[in-house]
Amino acid sequence: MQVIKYPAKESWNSVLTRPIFNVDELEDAVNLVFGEIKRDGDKALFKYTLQYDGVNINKTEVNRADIDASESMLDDELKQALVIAAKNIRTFHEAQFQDSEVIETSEGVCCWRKSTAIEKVGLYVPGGSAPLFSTVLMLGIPAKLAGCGEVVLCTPPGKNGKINPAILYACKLVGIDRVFQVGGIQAIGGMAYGTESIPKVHKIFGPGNQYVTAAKQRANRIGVAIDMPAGPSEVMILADETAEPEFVAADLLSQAEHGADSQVVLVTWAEQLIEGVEQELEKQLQALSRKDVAAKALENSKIVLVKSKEEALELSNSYAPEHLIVSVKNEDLLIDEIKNAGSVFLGNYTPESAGDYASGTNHTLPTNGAAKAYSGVSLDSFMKSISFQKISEKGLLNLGPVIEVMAKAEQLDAHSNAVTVRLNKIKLNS
Ligand code: HSO
Ligand code: ZN
Repeated sequence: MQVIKYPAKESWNSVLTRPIFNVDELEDAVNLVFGEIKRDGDKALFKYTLQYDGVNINKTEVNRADIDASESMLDDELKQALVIAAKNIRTFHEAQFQDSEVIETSEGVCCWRKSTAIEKVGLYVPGGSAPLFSTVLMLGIPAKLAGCGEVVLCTPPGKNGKINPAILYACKLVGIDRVFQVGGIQAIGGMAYGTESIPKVHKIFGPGNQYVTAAKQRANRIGVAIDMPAGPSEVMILADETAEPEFVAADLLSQAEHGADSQVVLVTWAEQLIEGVEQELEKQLQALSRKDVAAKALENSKIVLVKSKEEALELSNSYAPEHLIVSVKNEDLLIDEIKNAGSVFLGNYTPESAGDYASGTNHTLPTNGAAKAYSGVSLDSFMKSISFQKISEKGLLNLGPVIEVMAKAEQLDAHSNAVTVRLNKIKLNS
């Protein structure tokens, strides 16, 4: 990892440029596949599953029996771990339900909001080199809690034509309604347009490679909502002399192993920490099964030495990391200073992996600086609110003149009349 000492504020942006994740040039491929799905439905999904995944399928949906059979293919230890993680994720997300209160904004004028679930949602879970079954829990649990009527999930078949049994078991555990063995652009296109077998959904969630990201953006342009703009994973660690070099290195590597384009950054004002972290990185990297991927990610990654804790916080807020680990003395005192981050991990004993799997928070988070304006996935992401209001005769007598004046000033006479005709009637009756 490159060490940058005391960079000037003006250079922060260039020092911490993220690896380029430009999906524009993938647009032609996405347009082609989407066009064929719109025209040919399932037939196009079969064609592109053969072309991209090398698997010949003649139906998209995974049988209930195959989903059920996944249970016997996993060892008990993993099943139990999934059950515990699911319980924590459910507990955390369940607490996010908010009662909507009726507010009387002025006498006789009552307004309130009611949350309702999005009726049909589509979840995408990548397959590939590391099938992320934990993502099934992170998306499926809040979707079911919210009460989404139809929760469908697409994931690509592996080289052997089968879906990883841990993904299927997680689907069973959270109660995903229907599972489809389709991945990549074709999965997103299938859920965006709907085919003979895959229902058209209103919102698509989930991580994926650049093809999936480009396809989600395209789906968004044709009117399907998406969870958030996605990019490669990132972690930033703020550490002082109380941080353990061994822990810091382990956390940096845990994000680096996601992909060669991941970015991991250590920001410290304790120069003595750096050597220890570098030694630990070297040592721990050698033992990783994905060491080539992690080593590539470390090439884009930085250790930044800053003058003070205050400067570190400023740097972190301007970078807006997906994950922020705070390993400093009295870390709780920093909480209010953190303005932009997807998810924060406080103290030496809170590894990011906890949030990735099992503590309860969601791991679907804004990357690429999007944390300046976006939150991670939560129960709310699967719901929308409808506002209601009810005005009594007395309420309209009070508020009506205000509306009439404003409507007339905007030269919208019909708006004003909608009030006037009622006020006339009320006055006539009284
Ligand atoms: N750190 C990833 C999530 C994940 N990690 C899944 C392990 N499995 C993106 O936030
Ligand atoms: Zn992770």
